[in-house]
Amino acid sequence: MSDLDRAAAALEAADKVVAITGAGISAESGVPTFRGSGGLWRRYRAEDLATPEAFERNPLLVWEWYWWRRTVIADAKPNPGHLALASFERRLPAFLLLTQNVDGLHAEAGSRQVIELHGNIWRARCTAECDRRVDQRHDPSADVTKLPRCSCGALLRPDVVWFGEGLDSRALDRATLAVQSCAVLLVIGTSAIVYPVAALPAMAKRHGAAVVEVNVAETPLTSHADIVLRGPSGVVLPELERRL
Ligand code: BV8
Repeated sequence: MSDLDRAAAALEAADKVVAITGAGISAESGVPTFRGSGGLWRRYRAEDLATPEAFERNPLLVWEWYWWRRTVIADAKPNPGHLALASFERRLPAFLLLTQNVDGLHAEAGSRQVIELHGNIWRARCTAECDRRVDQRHDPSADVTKLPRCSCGALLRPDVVWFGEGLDSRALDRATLAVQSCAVLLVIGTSAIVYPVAALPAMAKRHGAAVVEVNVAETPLTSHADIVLRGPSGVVLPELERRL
C-alpha cells in the first residue's frame, strides 16, 4: 500500500482530522516562504522586522515590509492545495484547519473552520487601549508614505503575532484541545520550528493521533511523523482527496 493510500485510509477511518499549515502551502500561489530558497527571510531578517521592538524603533520600515507583502499576496490565488483542504472540510466528519499563515488564502479557498494562529496581514489593530481592529484589505488610503493611525489617534500595527508575543490564548486553547482529540493530524508546508505551534504535532502524537507530514523537504518533524508525503502540497493534497 503506498504512503498516499495509507494516508487516505487513515483519513477515511478518522472521526476527527486536524490540519496545521505553514507558508509552504501558499508557495504554489506565489507567496514567498519565510525560510525556503528565495524566501522572505533571505532578503529581510525577520528578527529585524517581525518584532514589537522593530516596530517601536522604526514603525515605517515595518509597515513598508507588510505593505510590500500585501502587494504580493493581493495577486495570489488559492492553489489546489488550499482547495483540497476546503474540500476535506466538506467531506470529512470533523475537520479543523490551524494555520500559521497570515495571507487569508484558506478562507478565500472556501475553508470555514480555520483558526489563524498568527493573525491576518489584511487586518490592522490599534496600539493603544482602544484595541480597535481595522480591515485594510480594501483600504485605498494605505498611503505608503505615512503611518496609518486609529480613529483614536494612536498608531495602527499589523494584526499579526510577532516574535516574543503570545498567541491569542483562546485560539491556542482551541488548537491545543483539537490536536489532543484528533485521530489524524496533517502537518503541511511548515518548517516546524516556530513555537508554540511547532509543539502541537508531538502533543497530537502523545494523544494517539497519526501524524502525516506533507512537505517538499525534511523537517525536524519528519522522523516523528507516521506517514511522510514528500512533494508539493498543491499536488499531494489533491492526490489524497482523489483517494477519499
Ligand atoms: C512566543 C507572523 C512567548 C508575522 C510569525 C525556543 C523554544 C520555544 C520558543 C522559542 C525558542 N526560541 C525562540 C522562541 C520564540 C519564538 C520561536 O519559536 N522562534 C523560532 C524561530 C525558534 N516564538 C515566538 O516568539 C512566538 N511567541 O513564543 O511568545 C510568549 C508567550 C506568552 C506571552 C508572551 C510571550 C510567536 C511566533 C509567531 C511569530 N510570527 N509570523 C508575520 O507573518 O509577519 S512566524 C512565521 O513563521 C510565520 O507565521 C510562519 O508561518 C511561521 C512558521 O514558518 P513556516 O510557516 O513553517 O514557513 P517556513 O518558510 O519556515 O517553512 C516553509 C516550509 O514549507 C518549509 O518546510 C518548506 O520545505 C515547505 N514548502 C515549501 N514549498 C512547499 C512546501 N511544502 C509543501 N509544498 C510546497 N509547495
